[in-house]
Amino acid sequence: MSTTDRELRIGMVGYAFMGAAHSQAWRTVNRVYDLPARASMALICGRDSGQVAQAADRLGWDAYTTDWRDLINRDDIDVVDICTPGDSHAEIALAALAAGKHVLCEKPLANTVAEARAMTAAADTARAAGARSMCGFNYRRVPAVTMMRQMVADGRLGVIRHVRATYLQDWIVDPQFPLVWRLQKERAGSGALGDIGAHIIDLTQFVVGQRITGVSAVTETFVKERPLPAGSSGLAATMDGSADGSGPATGPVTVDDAAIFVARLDGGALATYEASRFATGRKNALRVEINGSLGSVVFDLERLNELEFYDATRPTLEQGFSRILVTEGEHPYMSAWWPPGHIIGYEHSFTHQMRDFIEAIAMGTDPAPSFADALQVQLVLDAVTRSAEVGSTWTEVEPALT
Ligand code: SOE
Repeated sequence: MSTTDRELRIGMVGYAFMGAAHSQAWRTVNRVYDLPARASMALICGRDSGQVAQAADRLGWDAYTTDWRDLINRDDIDVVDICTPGDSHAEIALAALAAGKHVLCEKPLANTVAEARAMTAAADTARAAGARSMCGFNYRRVPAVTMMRQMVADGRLGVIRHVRATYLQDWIVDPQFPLVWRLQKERAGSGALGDIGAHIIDLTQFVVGQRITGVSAVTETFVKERPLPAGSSGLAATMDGSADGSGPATGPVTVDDAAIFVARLDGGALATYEASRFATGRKNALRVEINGSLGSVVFDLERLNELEFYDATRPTLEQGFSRILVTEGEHPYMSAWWPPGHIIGYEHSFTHQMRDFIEAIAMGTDPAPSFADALQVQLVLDAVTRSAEVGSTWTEVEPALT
């Protein structure tokens, strides 16, 4: 346990899936890492007083409120953690930054480029007064992903030629799955593209240190009408099966179910990206392969303690993809956990995220990904959407039979 007496009082808005994941991390981070400040779980906010009271008890928060403005206006809150649907990220973050709070905002940063630009400008202004801000692209903080970045930076892969990223889920394959907020453009901004495509855009730019400069995209909405939700929203409708979609009415799905695009990166690499919620059997399957002139490296979220590494500099007779077990104390983030070979999980990436955020706040440094980094992701999302809408770069294959 840290011996510091500096306290960071956290106020979190939202208590669904990401609220639970962030709460786990706030509860854990100071018990695992010795940090220059100690996070206290002061206040959780949600619209429904009964549900947020239960969440406060279950997730370990000292108090609760149903008004996020109350949370932001309190002098005894230092950090605002935004775990709400994308349509409220900008409003809450702008108010929190104006109040001088440090802000952690879930991904994607916003629902539009305009919102993301405003948030980035406000973060820059708040930074001058000492407030730090970060966007919650948690997969950067899987130790194996940070190690990939180090391998690329150390030149182990040589010149990067290809980036190949997929993020595949299947939780809405059933056409009777209800029209939850993630399927409504005005709430979520986009569908698979912004929800899971944003992760592989950020992760690959982080790993290879290059930025996407252009795309050619297709998107599709396979199921265009869905039953209105009877109760649960978000992924809760899948987790507890309570959303029976029995409501009499249906509504239009206004977001993409899948987005696929090719891209060029500013360091010369060619890339392919696929984000889909209709990859039947794939539950949360994120896979990234980087090919370089001296080797390749592969990350698979379902095997998140490992990397596959192909070292083209090895003797020909010894060539092959080897498995690196990323559990040594010298590996990123791992010194605080268990002896080598004792693996960690999905939730640890959030604890690592809070560790880095607390350290940045306490040391007065800039956490990454910044809002400016997240704006870059938002600009790519926007380019993919525009490309898919105009289809101008799409060249039809001539039919075999004329
Ligand atoms: C739903 O697709 C979701 O919860 C995303 O919103 C998260 O960012 C991802 O990590 C897991 O799946």
